[in-house]
Amino acid sequence: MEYSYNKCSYVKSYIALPEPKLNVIQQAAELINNAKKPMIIFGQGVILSGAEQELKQLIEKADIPAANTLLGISAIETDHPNAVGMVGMHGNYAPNFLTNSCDVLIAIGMRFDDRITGDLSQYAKQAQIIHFDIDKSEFHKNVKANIAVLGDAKETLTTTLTLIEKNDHTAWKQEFADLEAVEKKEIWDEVLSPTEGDITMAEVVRRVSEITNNEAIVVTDVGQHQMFACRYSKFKNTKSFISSGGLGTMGFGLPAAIGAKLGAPEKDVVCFSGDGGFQMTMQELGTIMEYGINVKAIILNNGFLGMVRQWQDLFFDKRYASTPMMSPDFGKISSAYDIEYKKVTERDNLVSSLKEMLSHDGSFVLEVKVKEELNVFPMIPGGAAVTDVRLK
Ligand SMILES: Cc1ncc(C[n+]2csc(CCOP(=O)(O)OP(=O)(O)O)c2C)c(N)n1
Ligand SMILES: [Mg+2]
Repeated sequence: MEYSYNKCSYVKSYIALPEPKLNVIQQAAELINNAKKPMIIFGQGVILSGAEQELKQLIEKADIPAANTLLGISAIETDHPNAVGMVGMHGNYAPNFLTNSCDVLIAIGMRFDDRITGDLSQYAKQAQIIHFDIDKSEFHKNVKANIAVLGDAKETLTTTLTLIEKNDHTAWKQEFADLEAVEKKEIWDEVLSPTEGDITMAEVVRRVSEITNNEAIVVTDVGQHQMFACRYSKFKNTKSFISSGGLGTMGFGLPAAIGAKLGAPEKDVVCFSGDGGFQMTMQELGTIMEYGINVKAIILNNGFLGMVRQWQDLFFDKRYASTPMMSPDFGKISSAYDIEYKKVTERDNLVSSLKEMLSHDGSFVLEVKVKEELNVFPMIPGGAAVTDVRLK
């Protein structure tokens, strides 16, 4: 197999092409074959190595419930029967909670960052842990692995697959379905299908998925809208979700969307930004103007630095210091760059405006006035255990 990064002239901090060890893969496969309650968490490593099909075959053959990290989104389709959603601070109830019930946790191309694990001393203590990664320094860094499978995920998963037996975990998967039903009842209905009141971020995100047939590339900035976009976008194809994980850099969205459109000109590229983050790099509308790049930029305007306001609400008695914010007239800003603009304030106009934006031949800024004080749930409070996930 040839790897383009072999040709890099700079020196990598890790060995880019570690040789997988067959005996370690055999141990991993044996553990997976004997597991009663196995669970997979896959991250961006799967996408970077092009191992999506191998991951899917593993999930299907061994019938394992599989959760994604933020950057693992879209590696397998959202509607896959074994897909159980996202883990992490604002991930889904079932995979977060059941991380502490599985007997074998199989982490693939992910690094157990603190947004995923919460309190490490209470994270998956009951489970045997298998960690697939290409970077040796990720092993045992945050979570001690029982079996560390070093190598490129496509290569290691291909070998693992030859050793995996067909299995059936219907009863275990039902535990996920039961908790998913709780989450849907407690959270989804209110944010996804409200019939009155202000438009919510979640419904904008979901309408975009519906109109684009789950085939758009979704790019996000950082904040509440980012979490709503992760939670409620649906995907059919890999490499369809781009977001700033790790550093979580506001202002990332618009320039990243430009890059996405240049990389995949045949796709619809829809960028969700907050009113705060959009202002950090809105000068990139100049790049869009100059090169005529067809990016659809949606500003979900809640009049706040919403994610910070959420923490002030939940943990600081609603002391909204420095989070309520005014925005410039985004219509004037857009017209200064000769970019089409529209503002939506009423639910009745939402779908038609999204369709108008998506069918427009060229870039478009759509500002949607959304509910101001709406929090993203579930939430694992910082430093809490995955089982302390809050539904409200
Ligand atoms: C450059 C930068 N500054 C500050 C933060 C901390 N931060 C994270 S989310 C957020 C608020 C984002 O507000 P907005 O863009 O309006 O999005 P919303 O949360 O309202 O959807 C802030 C200040 C950050 N992630 N990046
Ligand atoms: Mg905001």
